[in-house]
Amino acid sequence: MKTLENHPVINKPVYVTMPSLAPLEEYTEILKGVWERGILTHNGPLVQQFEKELCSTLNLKNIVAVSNGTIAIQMAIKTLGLKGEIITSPFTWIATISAIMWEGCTPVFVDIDPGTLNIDPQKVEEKITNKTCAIMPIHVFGNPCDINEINKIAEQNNLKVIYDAAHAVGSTFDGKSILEQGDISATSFHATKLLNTAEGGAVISNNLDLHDSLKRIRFFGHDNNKDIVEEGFNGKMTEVHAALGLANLKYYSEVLEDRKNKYNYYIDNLSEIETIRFQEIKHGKTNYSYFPVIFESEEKLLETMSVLNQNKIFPRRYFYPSVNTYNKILPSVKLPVSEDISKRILCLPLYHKLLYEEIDMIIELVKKI
Ligand code: T4K
Repeated sequence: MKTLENHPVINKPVYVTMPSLAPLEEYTEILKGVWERGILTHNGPLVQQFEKELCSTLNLKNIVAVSNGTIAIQMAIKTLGLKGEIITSPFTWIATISAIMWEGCTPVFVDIDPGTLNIDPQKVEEKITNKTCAIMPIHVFGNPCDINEINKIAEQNNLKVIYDAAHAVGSTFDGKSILEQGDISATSFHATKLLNTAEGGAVISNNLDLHDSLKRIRFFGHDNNKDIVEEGFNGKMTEVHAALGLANLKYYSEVLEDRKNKYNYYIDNLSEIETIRFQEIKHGKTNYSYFPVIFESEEKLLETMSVLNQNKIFPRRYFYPSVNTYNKILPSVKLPVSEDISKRILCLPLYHKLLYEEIDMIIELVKKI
């Protein structure tokens, strides 16, 4: 078995991802202004500049930067005044469900499409009750959901739509940023995301009233006259985080292009393996934020992971287990497709600094097994 020792290229652990970071000196240059102004937070000049530059880079009308992607989902639920059941997918990160429950709503799971790994619109309507107030699909791994079908169901049943777009900065639908979709979309700038502010997120709505409400809710419900006009809390992004976002945003297109090339390189070199398959991208353009591989069995996945780990390569089982199986916090329901996929899916390392030699090693080991 070929191991790290006799592989000249790999001399450090390779994780599933690493933050894409601008040169430190470019970040500290921006921080100098923060120190000069002494403004560290409260919707400061850098947060406003970051929002402006995000809108021009992603071609968005509005965006509200916040402290993280989970808070972003909570703010979307709060702003829409949702009470009751929210239909969502069990194939996600626990944050989607935590946010729903923290806002006093009840997550109702609908199984996924085994190809796209996103919520299966055909299965949504059977789960709609008189308590259902909204649908919260997730663009899993940046792969656009079946937006047309979801919008149709929402309109026919008078439901709100909040997209959990934590993975989807850079993904597009109909040639436009997918963050424009739904009544509100929530995204994340966590360290593990394509564009990061270390911790951070944003909420996006083309509805100006919702946009203004999101800005007020972010800051304790203050209006411009400092009067408290609605229930808010503290969802603010700081100047220090916005500074990192501004520094990293300069490399956004380069990072997106590089990830696309590495994603396709994996596909080109792993496609000959008949026992693995990839996520189907059907309803728009993905942003290559993760590289998931689906094995024929959990046994094959575990064997592959063990050999990769022996070579200090650490892929991640996103999303394992299927969230509906967290029965310490959720009632037990069976979602066979999501539970099956979650046992057989592995996200291989994919990030800007990943070397092609490291990808070759990963491919070689996966092929060997
Ligand atoms: N909705 C969805 C669908 C999401 O996936 C997420 C977050 C959210 C909502 C909520 O967004 P946030 O509130 O987080 O903004 C990570 C992230 O913590 C989480 O943000 C993310 N999803 C989830 C999919 O992954 P872990 O536990 O896997 O992270 P960790 O620490 O194991 O990191 C993974 C790899 O990244 C490590 O092997 C090394 C590397 N890493 C990580 C960090 C934190 C670095 O190189 N540097 C770092 O600073 O959760």
